[in-house]
Formats: sequence, structure tokens, C-alpha cells
Amino acid sequence: MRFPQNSGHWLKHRGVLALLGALLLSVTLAGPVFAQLGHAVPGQIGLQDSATPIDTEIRTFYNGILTPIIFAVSIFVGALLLIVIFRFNEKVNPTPSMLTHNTTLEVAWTIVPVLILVFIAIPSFRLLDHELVIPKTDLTVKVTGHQWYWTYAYPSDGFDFDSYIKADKDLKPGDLRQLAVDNEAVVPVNKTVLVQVTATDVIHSFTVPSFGVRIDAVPGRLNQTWFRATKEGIYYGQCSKLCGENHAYMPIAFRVVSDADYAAWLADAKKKFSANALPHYADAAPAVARN
Ligand SMILES: [Cu+2]
Repeated sequence: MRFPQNSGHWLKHRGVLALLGALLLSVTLAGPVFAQLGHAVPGQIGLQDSATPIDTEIRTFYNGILTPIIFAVSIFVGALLLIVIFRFNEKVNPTPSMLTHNTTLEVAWTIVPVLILVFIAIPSFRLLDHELVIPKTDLTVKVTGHQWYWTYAYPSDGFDFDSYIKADKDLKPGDLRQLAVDNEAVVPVNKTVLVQVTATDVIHSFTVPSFGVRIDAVPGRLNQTWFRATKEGIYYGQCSKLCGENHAYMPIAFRVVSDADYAAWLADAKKKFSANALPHYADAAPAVARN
């Protein structure tokens, strides 16, 4: 009588193990792709590579502190669950304990999570502080979100331009589908860029993962953030606040170039976008007092 019962029990275990094995194998075979700079790749595991000091801090916080804690908590809770399933099921443990309270245990499982959260909060707030305190900036770019495109203005150079997603039929070799845009914003490498963000219609969100930048674009409000890109390249982002029908089709593209290339682009852009020169950018006249 015992033998068939036991074998059934073990078959079930083997089923669970086989399932776990298959899962592990499929994940391995799927070939996880590690992150790249500037854009996401299919099958990516982890965050995009960082291009700014703030993003490096974010990654250190995420990979060095948050992820290990998440792993430890998941393994601990998973182990407790397995113990309950296998040691305290009805078959193995026919007469259950009638225990309902354990003060020590209740105090422990309240205080331990609080301590874990405090431990996480300290580096998290330090990071937030680094992001919120804007250092001396070299350049200002004003970013305005619209349904469904972005406008980039260079106030000190007196022009702005719109940046739309490239349609599939306009893609050139090397262009990333649904990320490439007609007019990229360009900034010099190793310069601190002040980013002023607003919107004209609904709330959008300006997000560039490799820069570690994400800030809401709110109509009637000017939000500020900053970044200093330390590697040349092209960095993509996307609107990160659901803003209507074409929310998924208003990518953000920043090209980070050398000082010389930036100067060349600036000269070109001034000519190309001269029609967009706005009166309030064009002259450096003292601001008119408003009341
Ligand atoms: Cu959006």
C-alpha cells in the first residue's frame, strides 16, 4: 500500500523539478542579451548602459543594493512557501497546530521589513539629492512635449525645432525603427546640460534611460533637470506618461558629439531653423517686467 502512494508523491516532485528545469533551459536558450548604450535591445536583461554620472549611480544603487535585497527576500519567502507546501500539507501533517498568535514573531516581521526599507531609503534619498541639485550648467535645452512630438529649443542660440518620429518608409540603414527621428537634439560631450521641460497640451514625460533622466512635461509648468553625457553617441528615450493615441510614437533622440562637431551642428542648425527663430529668443534684450 505504501509503495504506490510514495511513488505518486515522487512523481509529483519530479514534475515540479522538470518544469523548473525546462524553464531554466528555455531562459538560457533564449540567449539573454546584455544592455547596450543608448537604446534597448530585444531580449535585454538589466538596465541600458549608462552615459552620465547620475545614471552610473542609479545603476550601482539598482544592481548593488536593490537587486540583491529583492533576490534575498524572494528566496526567503519562496523557501517559507515550499516548507509550508511540503512539510505542513494535510497528508504529512494531519493534526495541525492550533497556534494563532506569536508576539515575538509579529514584532519581528514588522520591524525587519521596516529596517530593510530604511536601509534602502538612505542611498535612495542621497541619489535623489544628487539628481535634484543642479550643478553649474554649460548649456540650456528647453524641451516641450506635444501630442505627439517634441520641440527642442536652444534659448541662448535663438532657435528651436520640432522632432518627429521617422515613418517606417523613411528609415535609412542603421536607423532604429520607432526610435529614429527627423531632427535629433544635439549636445556636446562632457558638458552639463540644463533641461527645462514643459508641455503645451497634456502631461508628457521626458525620459532618456542612458542619461538616468525622467521628468514630467506638465502644461503651464517648467520642470528642470540636468545631465552630463560622458560618451559620444546617440541616446534614445520615449515619452513615459500615457498622453493619448500616439503616445508610443514620440521618441526622444539626443546625439552627443565632440565640441567641434557641436559647433558645426550649431552653425548649420541656426541656418536651417532660422525660420523658427522666436522673437523672445532672438535678442538678448533685458526681460520686460511683468506684473
Ligand atoms: Cu506620452
